[in-house]
Amino acid sequence: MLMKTQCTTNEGMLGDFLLAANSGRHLMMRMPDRDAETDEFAESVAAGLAARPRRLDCRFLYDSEGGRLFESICRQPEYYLTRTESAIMAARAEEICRYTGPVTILELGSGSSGKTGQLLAAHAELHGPTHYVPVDVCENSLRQACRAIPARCSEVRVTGLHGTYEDAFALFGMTSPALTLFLGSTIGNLDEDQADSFWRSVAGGMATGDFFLLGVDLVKDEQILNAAYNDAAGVTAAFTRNLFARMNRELDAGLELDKIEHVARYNPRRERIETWGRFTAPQSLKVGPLGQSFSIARNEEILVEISRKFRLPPLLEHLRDHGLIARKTFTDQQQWFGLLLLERI
Ligand code: AVI
Repeated sequence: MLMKTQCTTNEGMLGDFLLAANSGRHLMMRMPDRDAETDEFAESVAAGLAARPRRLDCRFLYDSEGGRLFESICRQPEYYLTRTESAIMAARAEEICRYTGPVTILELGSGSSGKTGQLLAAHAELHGPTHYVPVDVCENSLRQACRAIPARCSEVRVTGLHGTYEDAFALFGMTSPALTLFLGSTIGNLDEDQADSFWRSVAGGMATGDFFLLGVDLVKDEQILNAAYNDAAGVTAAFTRNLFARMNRELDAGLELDKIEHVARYNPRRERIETWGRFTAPQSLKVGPLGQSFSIARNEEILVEISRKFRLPPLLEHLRDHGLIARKTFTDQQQWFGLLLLERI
């Protein structure tokens, strides 16, 4: 069944959504406005290309092809993040759910919700019927999650929200008591200023006593980091190149994709992987909807994504400054990845 609905929260209107309901599963989809989405993409690309160094917003990596490629990255042997975090989650899910008590479980940037199954099962086992609200900009991944999770665990009711983090912040007030998940070290894709405003919105939306589970990739040997973002099968390279392919598809950019290389390298001073698209030949990049065009020189690099790596003591201090106290800090044996259970005080 498909019906148009408006989603209202304590903080006001979330907007028009399509509510697709099917045997206890719901998918709240932003009313698709393809023209507005293309305009937003075009504006963002033009602004990023005018900046120095030139950069693109990594949010646009996740169209349906990008979502599919990212799922494949997570299965690459060099990309240790997903399996390490999943193992920590599997070992600690019950302990986490005992600590939080019964809560609505929200997930920001849920993708296909692969790592969340253990936690949902533990919550349902301990506390009974469980409400899970995954939020993602990638519609395909969200649909997959809405189908797969109740099929695996009948005690879990799913309401998927097709939208951005900002859409999800508006839900915080109406879901308390809640546990919000932000896994996979996605926080590392935000620079310091963006992360600061993210934490302000999160802490501002959470009620006292609400919980937040944060997955963070930790600083480690450079070789391991560089390998994780340069997998031998070339899936990460395809993921980077897909952003330029998306520009051809949606902005009529006119790029020769085989003249754009994926370059990912660790910047030890800033403790982050920087992923660039390097132009091996000069090219003109058009932003069709705006009637603009940019000349990119040979060997010029455009920043596509940053993936920050963290040290626990300064991170915990930063979170405390935002009113989020770590109640439990879990890592793996090699201390490659951290899973932090935070409480809003
Ligand atoms: C989603 N995010 C945390 C991934 C990361 O590790 O920064 C995205 C990614 N980019 C290349 N590989 C994975």
